Amino acid sequence: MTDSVSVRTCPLCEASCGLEVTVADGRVTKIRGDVDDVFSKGFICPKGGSLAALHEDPDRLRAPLLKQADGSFATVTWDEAFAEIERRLPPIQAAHGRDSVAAYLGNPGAHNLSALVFGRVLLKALGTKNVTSASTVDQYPKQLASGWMFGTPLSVPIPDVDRTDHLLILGANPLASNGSLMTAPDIRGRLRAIRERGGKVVVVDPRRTRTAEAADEHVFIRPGTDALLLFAMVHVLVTEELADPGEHLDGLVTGLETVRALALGFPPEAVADACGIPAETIRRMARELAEAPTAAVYGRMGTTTTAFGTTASWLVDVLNVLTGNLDRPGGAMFTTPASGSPNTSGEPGRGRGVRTGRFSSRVRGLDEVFGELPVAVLAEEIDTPGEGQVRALITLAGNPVVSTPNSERLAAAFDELEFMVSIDIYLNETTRHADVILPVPSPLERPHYDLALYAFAVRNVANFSGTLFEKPADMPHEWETLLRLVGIVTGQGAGVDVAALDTFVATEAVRRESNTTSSSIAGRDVDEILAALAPRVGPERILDLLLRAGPFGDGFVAGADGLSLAGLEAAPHGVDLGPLQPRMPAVLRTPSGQIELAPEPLVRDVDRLHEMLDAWTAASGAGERPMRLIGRRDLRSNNSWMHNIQPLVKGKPRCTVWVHPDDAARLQLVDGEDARVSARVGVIEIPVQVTEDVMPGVISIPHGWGHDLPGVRMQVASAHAGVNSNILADDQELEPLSGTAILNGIAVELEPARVPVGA
Ligand SMILES: Nc1nc2c(c(=O)[nH]1)N[C@H]1C(S)=C(S)[C@@H](COP(=O)(O)OP(=O)(O)OC[C@H]3O[C@@H](n4cnc5c(=O)[nH]c(N)nc54)[C@H](O)[C@@H]3O)O[C@H]1N2
Ligand SMILES: Nc1nc2c(c(=O)[nH]1)N[C@H]1C(S)=C(S)[C@@H](COP(=O)(O)OP(=O)(O)OC[C@H]3O[C@@H](n4cnc5c(=O)[nH]c(N)nc54)[C@H](O)[C@@H]3O)O[C@H]1N2
Ligand code: SF4
Ligand SMILES: [Mo]
Repeated sequence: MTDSVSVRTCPLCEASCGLEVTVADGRVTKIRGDVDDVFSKGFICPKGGSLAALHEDPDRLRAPLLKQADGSFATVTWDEAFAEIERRLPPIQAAHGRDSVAAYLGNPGAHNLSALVFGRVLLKALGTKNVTSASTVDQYPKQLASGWMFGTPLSVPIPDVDRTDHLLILGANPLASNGSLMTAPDIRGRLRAIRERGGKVVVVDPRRTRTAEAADEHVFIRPGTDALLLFAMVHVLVTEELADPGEHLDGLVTGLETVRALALGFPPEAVADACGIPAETIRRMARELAEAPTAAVYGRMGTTTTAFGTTASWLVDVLNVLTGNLDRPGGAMFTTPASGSPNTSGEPGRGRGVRTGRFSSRVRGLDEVFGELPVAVLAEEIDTPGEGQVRALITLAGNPVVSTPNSERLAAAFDELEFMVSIDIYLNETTRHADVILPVPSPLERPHYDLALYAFAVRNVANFSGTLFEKPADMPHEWETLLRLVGIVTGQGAGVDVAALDTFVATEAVRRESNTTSSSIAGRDVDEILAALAPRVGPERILDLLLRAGPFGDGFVAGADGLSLAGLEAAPHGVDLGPLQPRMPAVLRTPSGQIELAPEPLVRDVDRLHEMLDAWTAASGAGERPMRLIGRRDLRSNNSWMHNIQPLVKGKPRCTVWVHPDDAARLQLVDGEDARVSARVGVIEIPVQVTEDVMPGVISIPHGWGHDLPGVRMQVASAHAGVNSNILADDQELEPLSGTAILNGIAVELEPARVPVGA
């Protein structure tokens, strides 16, 4: 039998690399980078190469599991699984109201057409306010700041890395993460190119990361103090007459005076000690940024998941604006996604902006953001009795027991649930709590288009992958499973006509599009558009709609050239739609029709930053500042869920705590021996790795480990269990504006594990 070679996009992270997959006798024999991919040009990382192992993983679930009375799981048919859900879930809703069922949506859902399009349909059908997701352990601060400044959560400026002369990276390690809110395969090559064309890359990080090593300059910073550094840089710009948004933004910026006044309170000399960065370095960084022909500031997890995540995210773009770099080539620009920009209320250039707090959580009264509650409220909403208590949970592609704060409380809370359903591919730390686990086809058994992350790409690109292998005959597509759940929670039952429901969803989507005056199909006949989409169904039908109605689409005009799904199917290496284009002012959806440089909620919160600065300054003596815990991504991990792939976990154990030699000596910690790390909410023991790659006063532990919990059915992962760092993350202390958990900069204490507890 001859080999067949096909190409597809890797769905595992934001880089969206093209893969060339060789199949012989129905099995993948080789995966390598697709050199003809218009975007990734052959780049691949070890995870992409392991898709076949994931597909073949014997622990990956192929049939639904139903929990038995003794707590074990039995394999059941799909009809039995849905029947059980229908028997148990609606009565809870009927007795206790819609809010009694919570939902949690995890990260792989953001790279999954089915979950993206139909997850939303399920949430709507559930009608619960208790919707949570990985967004509040991740990027919400960036989206909130962007929403306030530019008008929508999706109007996030992306560093134009391929044309910039100067890139300032804060709290991101794209050489390990492959980039985030910056879809950019082969970031190493792109950073190298900046340097080769005479530009400069600066990395601000409490840790000497791979990215820091590949940069021109690495500046250590104390965790959680980026907002101070950024404010001080703004201070330099405004006091040294370096602030100039540029002619291209004339009349489009409001709030500059307010920002100027606020920044006066943060001279570099005042923040230097707190940040651990000399004032002169801060001044130089600001000047270099302003003086570079083009420059972009980019911040990620190390800026967002901190006590001042929204503030830091805001100030990143304040710097982009003040240095004249917003919305111009080589600066920070807005992607033009081929699928259009959803969530854009209002007309181009002006809109309703974003508002938070339309409802709030029951126990702590925390505000909704973009229709979600902070995931850190999930445990208390379950374990606090009373009217409105959460009694059931649906998880979709999420592992909150490992990935979200105060893991031990959350796991205990899950045990109290009356009913839980997980749509997932593994029996893992979270899904072991479920009553029913519904698996989904593997990434090789479904089509792929990175609908969400192409919206944050450093070039405008589109690439669609079809199905490589047929899914098991009786297994529904993930979207079909979601629609059956919709049937159940809306009283139509598990036997709901999925095809009819799907057509209903598509009809609504077409109607919305034709009712949007700025759409290229505004006013068009809904039935005509639906007919043009036939015979496609499910997420591919919606994708075709979005592509054709989108900014590069054929507009459903016969004979017009322009994108369509059929066009993408004929272009397996993808379609390059060119470099990022200036999008001002049309991209704005703020009420003022301008860039809101000084959003009111952020301005009001500056007092809190002053308080933090005062507290840091007061506690300047050695030993008076707590040790701070930060995270550490590794190229071969993917949050919590790819540790069951042998080639990705082999080698030296990676789940260690990094400690600076000075701290190790002071605390009598020995390399290779265990340390006990304690925080307000929990304690873990973990092997010490002494290294100068982390700054004094800071320790680093990777997240996503701790696979030795009872009931987990992931043989490889359990043999390489590691420890769950989120046992230390606090569910009560959140970034107040976005409700995002503080995962970087957690106050901890450290001692040798050989010291008896409490000694
Ligand atoms: N301390 C600390 N904690 C962190 C972070 C950190 O940096 N430090 N990072 C945070 C970030 S950025 C994120 S995004 C979150 C991630 O948080 P989560 O999304 O909750 O966690 P993941 O580990 O990504 O778990 C993904 C789950 O989806 C399942 N899965 C995989 N593919 C599919 C699929 O195709 N369909 C379905 N239905 N299920 C699938 C996996 O088996 C797994 O159970 O973790 C956060 N937690
Ligand atoms: N290999 C791999 N790739 C991934 C993932 C993965 O788990 N593994 N996860 C994916 C997901 S879901 C996401 S969201 C992205 C995340 O992508 P990134 O944000 O690029 O990933 P991190 O490695 O968390 O980078 C955060 C950096 O911030 C630093 N840091 C910590 N605290 C501070 C601070 O206070 N200030 C500053 N300036 N820096 C700080 C950390 O040392 C770290 O280097 O990665 C994605 N890609
Ligand atoms: S970098 Fe991301 S998209 Fe590319 S191969 Fe690795 S996991 Fe897949
Ligand atoms: Mo993430």
